[in-house]
Formats: sequence, structure tokens, C-alpha cells
Amino acid sequence: MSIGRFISLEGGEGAGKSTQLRALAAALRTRGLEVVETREPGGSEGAEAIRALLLTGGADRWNARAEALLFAAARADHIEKTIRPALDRGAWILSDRFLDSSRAYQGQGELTDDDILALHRIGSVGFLPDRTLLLTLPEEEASGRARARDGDSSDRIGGRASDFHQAVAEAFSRFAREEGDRVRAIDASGAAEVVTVRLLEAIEDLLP
Ligand code: T5A
Repeated sequence: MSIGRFISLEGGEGAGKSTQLRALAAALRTRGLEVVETREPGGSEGAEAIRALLLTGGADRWNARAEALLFAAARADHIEKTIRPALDRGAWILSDRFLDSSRAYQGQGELTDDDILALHRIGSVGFLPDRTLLLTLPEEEASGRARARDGDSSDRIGGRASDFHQAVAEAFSRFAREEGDRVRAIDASGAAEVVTVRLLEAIEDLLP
């Protein structure tokens, strides 16, 4: 049986995470690996129910603490019901967002990065991906891609002001600088196929 691996894809809105997750999954399957495609918030029945609570409704539906707890609860269920069982049978799990999104989005206002990591220790015993691929793209290009797809509609969190999203991007970059063994920044500009090659290079050392 091959060794299971857990890879998360991170980045701002419209960077191309979902597109790349599908392409990476296809590339790994051609190598004979079982691949599970999943996402956060969501990825299990309970976590998908929490996703609906988190991403719909008014901007003030949840305060910062309640929001962070809901993300942590969804993640705990996602790991227990989807990620762990797949890892145990030797599958590769690709997740569209994971803990670093909570650190970048929820951990820089009322709550700190340490607060988010503490919630993750309580909810998920500190479980981390084998590798995190951070898609980087200038804000204007990313929001242009998202706008071309969605028009002006966005969810409860995606619709926040551009200085919030700028701070999110800076937090992600800091994780890549400070936790480079796990978090690899990948240039997400250019054709999708070219970006997929960059992602494959960034996990080459984990492949069987
Ligand atoms: N959140 C999430 C938190 O606050 N805390 C957390 O802990 C977690 C887990 C989730 C929201 O929740 C927040 C963050 C988010 O605000 P979501 O619906 O899952 O929201 O959406 P996002 O993760 O934000 O992702 P998006 O769907 O907006 O963007 P993607 O997945 O990065 O981009 P993708 O692949 O859909 O591409 C966008 C468009 O660009 C095109 C695609 O075809 C698509 O139309 N595209 C390209 N165009 C040109 N060249 C390329 N190389 C392209 N790649 C893709």
C-alpha cells in the first residue's frame, strides 16, 4: 500500500485553487494514486452544514470568535470523517483550503495566530498537511478572475474590503517565509497548465 499524503491548497479569492486542485488530482491519478478531492469549509456532511452557516447571511451574522470556532468545528469533523480514513487507506487527499485559511482570515483581528492554533490543537490535535501549496497572484489579477466568473456576487467573507484581503495575502506570505518546509509559495500567474507543472514540482519529493 502506498503512503497516504495530505496536501492543502491555499491563497486568496480567485487565485485558481479549485482549478488547480482538479488538475493536480488528475495528474496524480495518472500515476496510479487514489486521490480524494475535498474542500474547506466543508468536506464532510457536518462540515458542509457548517459551511452554509458560515458563508451565507449578513456580514455581522457571526462575531469573530463564533466564526473562528465554527471553522475549527467544521475542520475537526472534516479530518475525522474524510481526511483520516482516506490517509489510513493510503490515499492522497487534496484540500481546497485548510488551517492556514483560518490563520490568515480569522487570526489577524480580534484573535491572534496563537488563538487559531490553540483552537486547532483542541479541535484537531494540531493535525497539519504534509505540504501546503500557496497560490500567489497579484490582487488585481485574482479579483479579475473571480469577477469574470461570479460578476459582483460574493459570499459573506469573500465580500470583505480589499484591505482585509491584502492583510490575508500578507499573512499567507509570512507562513511561506516562516514555515517553508511545509508551505511553498507558487506563482499562480500564466496558463493553468503551466501552474499545474509548478505545483507538481513542489510535491515531487513526496511522490512514490
Ligand atoms: N475561509 C475559509 C475562512 O475565512 N477561513 C477558513 O478557515 C476557510 C477554510 C471560502 C471562503 O471562506 C473563507 C475564505 C473564503 O472567503 P470558497 O467558496 O471556497 O470560499 O471560495 P474560495 O476558496 O475563495 O475560492 P474561489 O472559488 O473564489 O477561487 P479559487 O478556487 O482560488 O479559483 P478558481 O479555480 O475557481 O478560479 C477562479 C476563476 O479563474 C479562472 C477559473 O476558470 C475561474 O473562472 N482561472 C484562470 N484564468 C486564467 N488563468 C488561469 N491560470 C486560471 N486559473 C483559474
